[in-house]
Amino acid sequence: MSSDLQDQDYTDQLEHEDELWNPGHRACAGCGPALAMKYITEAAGENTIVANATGCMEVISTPYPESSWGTSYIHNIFENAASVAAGVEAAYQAFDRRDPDHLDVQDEDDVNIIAIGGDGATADIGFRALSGMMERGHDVLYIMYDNEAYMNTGVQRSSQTPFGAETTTSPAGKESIGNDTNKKDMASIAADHGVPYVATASISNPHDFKQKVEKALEIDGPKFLHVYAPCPVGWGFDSAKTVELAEMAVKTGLFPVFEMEDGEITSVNKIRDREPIDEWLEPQGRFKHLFKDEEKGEAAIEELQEWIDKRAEDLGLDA
Ligand SMILES: Cc1ncc(C[n+]2csc(CCOP(=O)(O)OP(=O)(O)O)c2C)c(N)n1
Ligand code: SF4
Repeated sequence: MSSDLQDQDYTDQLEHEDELWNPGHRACAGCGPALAMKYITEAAGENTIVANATGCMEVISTPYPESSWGTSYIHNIFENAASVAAGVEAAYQAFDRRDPDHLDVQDEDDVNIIAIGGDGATADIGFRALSGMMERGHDVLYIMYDNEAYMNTGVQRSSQTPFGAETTTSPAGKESIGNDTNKKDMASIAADHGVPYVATASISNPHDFKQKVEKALEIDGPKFLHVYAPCPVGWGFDSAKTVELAEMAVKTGLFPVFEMEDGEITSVNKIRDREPIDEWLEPQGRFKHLFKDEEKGEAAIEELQEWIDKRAEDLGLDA
């Protein structure tokens, strides 16, 4: 690139006044997490500070000197989105104490402080920071977008990768069925910290997701939202089918949608005639080995189905 081009600032051209998640970002076609960012900013509004962990959503949205964010935005390292957001909240509390009439800075209650991380940044490597933030009671909404692996670094498994999925660190082969663990139940783990509001949502139902963001932001204290967001690149499916696959994950019960308030389940999106999981597995490249070796594949699919059925029963998912 010539230095003339480098010196030009295109930021103004990229900014769309009515949007807080602006076009021009570098997400792949059909990116589920990018849709989640759009819905989060629409629900939270301009008066929002986002602390975003390293991962796809940071990389695709902030190539210097551009930014897709119409909100205030802090990029932080992979493991500390929750700590950075907690620090921002603590700073606002200090401003409030110093200037009770809020002449200098806005009242903390009027500012939305949101931490955003992928499943790797949240359920694995940033888990300690998240746990501390919730335990200390910061007034922060943490949103984990779940694309079921570490996508930005080339599809490594995380504790949200489903049973049977092939990733670069859970290869399928003669001795391996792919990933051999089920999704870690982050909603229950968050609720066990005694936080007032925990919910799951899917990008296939923007209305429900945005309502949950709005509701969470009204509540004082730590809140945790787990949003399901397929990745066509890492999962190996047609990029036109992102929303469809997110919806199927809900309809099969693999990803149950519910709310927990003060540790109790207060609402569950019930499912009539839950669909079998193999219909969701089949269109995805990461599960193709399960349909090649019938005997091994069938046993793995059965094991995954049993896990889903058990969880559905525990949650009262079936209508
Ligand atoms: C401590 C640390 N370990 C590893 C990395 C390399 N790294 C950057 S992004 C990333 C994966 C992020 O995965 P996830 O949080 O699931 O988000 P996604 O990329 O899927 O959006 C990794 C491993 C890092 N930056 N810092
Ligand atoms: S790799 Fe997946 S999560 Fe990352 S930008 Fe592309 S579609 Fe989105």
